[in-house]
Amino acid sequence: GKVRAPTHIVSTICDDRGDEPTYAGVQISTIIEKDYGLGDVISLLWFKRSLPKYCTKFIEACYMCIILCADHGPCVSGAHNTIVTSRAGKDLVSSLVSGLLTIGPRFGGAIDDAARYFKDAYDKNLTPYDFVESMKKKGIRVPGIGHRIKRGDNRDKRVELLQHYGRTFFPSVKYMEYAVRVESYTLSKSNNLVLNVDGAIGSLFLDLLASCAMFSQQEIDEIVGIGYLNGLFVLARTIGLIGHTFDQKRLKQPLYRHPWEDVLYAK
Ligand code: Q5B
Repeated sequence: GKVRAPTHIVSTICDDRGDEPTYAGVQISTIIEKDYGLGDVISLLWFKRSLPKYCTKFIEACYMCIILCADHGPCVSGAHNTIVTSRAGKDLVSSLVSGLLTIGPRFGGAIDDAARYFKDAYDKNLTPYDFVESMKKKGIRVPGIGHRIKRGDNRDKRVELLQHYGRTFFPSVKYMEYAVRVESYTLSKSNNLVLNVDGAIGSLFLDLLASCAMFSQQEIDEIVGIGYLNGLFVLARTIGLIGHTFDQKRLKQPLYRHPWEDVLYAK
C-alpha cells in the first residue's frame, strides 16, 4: 500500500483544509452562530476543549483577566518601551514587540511561576511561613507577590475583582485562599508585599483547572509545566500596547531622550 512520508509539522489546534477553519474541531460558523466569546476561543485554541461558562467568563475575566490586564498606564515597563519605540518613528509591530519583550519574571510574566510555586507549596501542605521562608533561603522572590505602587493599604482593584469573581462562581478557591494566606504573612514583613495581579490570576487559574472537572491531573501538570498562563497577560497587554502606539502617533510625539538630570553619572 501507500506509505505516507513523515510530515515536518504536527498540529492539533486548527484545521483550515475544509470549507471553513475549525478550532479544536469546532467550525468557525458554529462559533459565530452560538455566540461564542473570546474565552471560548481561547479554551479551544489553548486548551483544546470547550470549558464551562464560568471558566470562559473568567478567562474573559482574564477578559476579566484580559479586560483587567489590558493596560496599566504609561509608566509600566511594557508601555514605556512601546512609547519610546513609537516616538523613535518605528511602526506598530516594532513598538508592540518592544513592549511585549519586557514581560517576564518581574513584570507581568510571573503568572506561570506563581501558579507553579503556589501549587507546589499548597500540595505539599506547607504553611505560608514555611513556604515564604524556604523561598527566602533559596534567594527566590515569591512570584505573584509584591508591587511597585500597590500596598497593604492601597490594594489592587484588579486583584479584588478577580478574587470576588472566584469566590462567587468557582466551586473551590483553595489555591487562591492559600495565596491570600501567603500574602497575610508577606504583608506582616513589608507593606508592599501584596498579592499582585499575576499572583491572583495564577492561583485562581489553578482553582479553575482543579475544580471544573475537565482536566486530568496529568493535563494540569502539563499546563502548569509548559506555562500557558503568562499568555493571558501577553494577550491582554497587547491591547494596551497597541493603544499606546496609536496614542503617541496621534499626539505626534517627538523622539524621546531621557533627561540628563534623571541619570546618576557615577564613576
Ligand atoms: N521583595 C514586583 O519589587 C516587584 C518580593 C520580596 C519576597 C517577593 C517584586 C517582585 C515577584 C514578581 C512578580 C509581577 C519587582 C508584578 C506586574 C504587572 C503590573 C505592573 C505595574 C501591570 C516589585 C524590596 C524588598 C526586598 C525584596 C523584597 C520584593 N518582592 N520578597 N518575595 N515577591 N515580585 N511580578 O517594589 O530585604 O530589602 O532585600 O519581583 O510577581 O508586573 O503596574 O507596575 O499591570 O502593569 O521594586 O501590575 O515584588 O521591591 O525590589 O525594592 O524589594 O522586598 O527582596 O527586600 P520592588 P524591591 P530586602 S505585577
